[in-house]
Amino acid sequence: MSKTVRNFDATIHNEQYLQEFLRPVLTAQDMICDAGRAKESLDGVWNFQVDPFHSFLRSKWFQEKRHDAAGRKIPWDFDFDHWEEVQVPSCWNMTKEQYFYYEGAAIYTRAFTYQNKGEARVFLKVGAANYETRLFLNQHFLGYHQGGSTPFYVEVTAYLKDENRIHVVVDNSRDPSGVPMHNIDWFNYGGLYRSVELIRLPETYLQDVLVQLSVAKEDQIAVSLKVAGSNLQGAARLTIAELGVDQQIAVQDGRGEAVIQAHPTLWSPENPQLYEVSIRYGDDQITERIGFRQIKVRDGDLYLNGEKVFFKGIALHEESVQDGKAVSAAEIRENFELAKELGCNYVRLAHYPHTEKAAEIADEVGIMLWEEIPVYWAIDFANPQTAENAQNQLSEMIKRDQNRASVVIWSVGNENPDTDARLHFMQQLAATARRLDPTRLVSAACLVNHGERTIEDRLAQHLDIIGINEYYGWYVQDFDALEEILANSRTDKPVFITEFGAGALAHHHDEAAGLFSEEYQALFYRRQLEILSKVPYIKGLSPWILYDFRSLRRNNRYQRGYNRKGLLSEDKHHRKLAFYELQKFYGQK
Ligand code: GCB
Repeated sequence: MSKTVRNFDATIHNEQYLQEFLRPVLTAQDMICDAGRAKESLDGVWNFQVDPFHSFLRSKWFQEKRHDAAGRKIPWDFDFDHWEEVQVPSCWNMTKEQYFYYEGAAIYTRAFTYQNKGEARVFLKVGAANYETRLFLNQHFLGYHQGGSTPFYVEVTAYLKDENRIHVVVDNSRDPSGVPMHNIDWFNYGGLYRSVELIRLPETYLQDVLVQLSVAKEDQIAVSLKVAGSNLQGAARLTIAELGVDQQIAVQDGRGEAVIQAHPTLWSPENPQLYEVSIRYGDDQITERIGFRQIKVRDGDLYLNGEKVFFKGIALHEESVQDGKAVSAAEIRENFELAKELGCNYVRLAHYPHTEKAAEIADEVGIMLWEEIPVYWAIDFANPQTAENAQNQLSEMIKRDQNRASVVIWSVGNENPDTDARLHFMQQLAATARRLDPTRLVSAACLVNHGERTIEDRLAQHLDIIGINEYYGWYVQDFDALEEILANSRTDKPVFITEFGAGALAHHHDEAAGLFSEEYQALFYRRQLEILSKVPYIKGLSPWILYDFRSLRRNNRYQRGYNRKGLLSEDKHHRKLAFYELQKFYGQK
């Protein structure tokens, strides 16, 4: 501080207090593959305090200072063990009515004991926290993570003791340069809403493991792995007992690649076959359930395992009336069962990465998935930091779910304006998706050119599937315009109608089929499906949306804080009339 300011007090005058909590940034580079590992849960009861003024960071509460340099007691403003108790994972909006609308920072803390069981390293994993997170362990700042829907990892070996205290500062403040930005059509949940876990590892460990059917041949499994630690030369061993595979993979400079002959029964929604795959390197081993399938686009059609497939889908937000974004595995299963009851083989997980449990369960029950990052609406496309954030979220999503057969499409955004800055921003994302994973398809939900009445978006040339959101018959009371647009458009790429929908309040009936009645929504689905079904280049649908979801932009008497375009009410107890229209259509398809 400048010598001229003689009364400067850092805790109240320092407006640069965040500077020392911006680095290290935890990114996709710090990830370790953990799907097939034993983990130790730190979930359960934590202490919680909202911190709208960032006092924790400004006054460095994590240092737990209660004495001055001379050893005299000084007053303190925190009381970790006496703060309110909450369950982790959870969204604070759901824990108490007074936090329902809270947007800002909050602190989670707990004590835990640790005993070494022979491991050389320990990593801390946070499944997700919305949007920004700062981690502290035993008075050390561990790192900063941006992005509210993907996991992050940090090695804590050097800081662990027998008795430990962890602090997690989560901030869900909306930000015009964030990903997503501050304007969204869903609820801005806050909190440590996915699991917090410890992972014990040997000194040298498997950091990244990719096991998939090779793009070229259906009787080859391609494996690529990355090892971290000091022993980077050696051999890994891959076994898939059921397929009689037991293979050595040479590892050089920490990298190993192999193509293995095998004849797996291929994964599909009708037959979601999974195999137990084990990989061992030195003292490290992971065992994952993995399915093998091939997804391709050829001459404007989609092929799953060589067979033409129409994507009968529905869109889904990650939301539960009781739990917010902290959806349980039981509720994910329920959602997929409802999708299957509709006749779906496919679900669009909008508008951000849902929990990894979703893809694990989809693998098991047989649902193909679209996974997406929240590059939504008018992101700050010209901002390099926004681009870096989006790139990192995309990488974290892909790395996390790369071994899930159910995931067939990576989406790089939703309804973005066709500007030069956006084109540059999003074509880079498409390129990253292809570089990290050449085996899946890349898409984005685009808009039509309303003026020229045609499907037209410069991003389309960088996509495998052109996603189109359209609301003709709802926001624009004109179904004919939709027919015209579709007739005007020429494309040799498959098109998915990634959204269409109309609002209806459950049980609101109106013989005249007025807006927001179940009758209007049903009529809307009949007209839309009639029009869309005649268009040969449409190869998939994911109407908006399976069930009603919270959105504070929606405030008429039928909405009351909910987007009512669900085919079911928000509690999923009531199937609206349109549910049966879509079910009938998919049944005949
Ligand atoms: C859209 C958005 C979606 C909205 C939906 C709506 O196009 O992609 O996030 O919720 O429209 O209901 O208007």
